[in-house]
Amino acid sequence: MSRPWVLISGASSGFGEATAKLLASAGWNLLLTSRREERLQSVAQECVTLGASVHVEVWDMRDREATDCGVRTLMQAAGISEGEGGTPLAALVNNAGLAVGKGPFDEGLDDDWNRMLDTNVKGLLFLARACVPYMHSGSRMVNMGSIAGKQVYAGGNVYCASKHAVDALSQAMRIDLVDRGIGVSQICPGAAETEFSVVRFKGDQEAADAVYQGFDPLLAQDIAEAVEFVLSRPPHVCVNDLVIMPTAQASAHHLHRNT
Ligand code: NDP
Ligand code: 8X3
Repeated sequence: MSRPWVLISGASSGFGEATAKLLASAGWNLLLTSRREERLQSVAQECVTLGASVHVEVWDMRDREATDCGVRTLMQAAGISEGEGGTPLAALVNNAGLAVGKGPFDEGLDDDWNRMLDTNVKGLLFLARACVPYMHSGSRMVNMGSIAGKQVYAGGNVYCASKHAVDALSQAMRIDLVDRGIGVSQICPGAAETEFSVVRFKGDQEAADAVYQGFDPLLAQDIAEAVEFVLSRPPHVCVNDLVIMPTAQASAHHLHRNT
């Protein structure tokens, strides 16, 4: 049987990179995207050595036309066409996203807000809409939510709002796609050590490191394994919503650090 195709956004680092590598080992072919080409190519090369066919396209998820064009190019490269019959896009992992800044909303910056809302909400929507025509009954979509989409914490305002939107959209997409047999899952991680906090604190490595001090955070591999679990359920099973936290983190507000 030929390998199924999965499209992963945000595959240049963190959860997306780990997911690409794990799915390559698990028998998937990959369509990978993000903005940093060199990083993406290096992930792609490693996935090829793991046995996958891989196509890569670089674009900014905030740009609707670039997203439509990038998806079309990837589908052509993989031999996936619209409509039933032929090879489907078996899965979309809608993972790309970011937090920018952390502080009271009335000190927030327009640019930070735009980056979060345009990437995490509209970018996720643009990519999902562009991919659905290539998905068949039995295809699956996995949206990367967050504990920030379930609870709100101090300084998280707009990032939390964007992930609450992902929570709502995941439920809405599940309803909209149910009669087409496309399952929609959301994975909601707690604190995971990736490049997430370096991006949030705009390159301040010390501030980023402090987030994960005194406890064992989740690793990208933990979330990749969750994605693989969701994608490998039998056809009649859809994991709707998966909240995954470090053992030391009981909620967005309760983190036990060893002092
Ligand atoms: P990383 O910063 O390591 O990865 C983020 C990925 O998103 C990168 O590959 C980045 O690629 C891509 N990306 C960001 N902005 C854009 C854009 N405008 N266009 C295209 N790609 C973009 O962080 P994580 O792996 O941790 O984050 C992945 C997802 O998980 C995000 O949605 C995040 O909100 C969510 N999450 C993270 C948690 C954590 O604690 N780490 C916990 C819960 C959820 P590039 O820069 O090359 O474009
Ligand atoms: C990332 C996890 O707790 O920093 O979504 O919001 S948190």
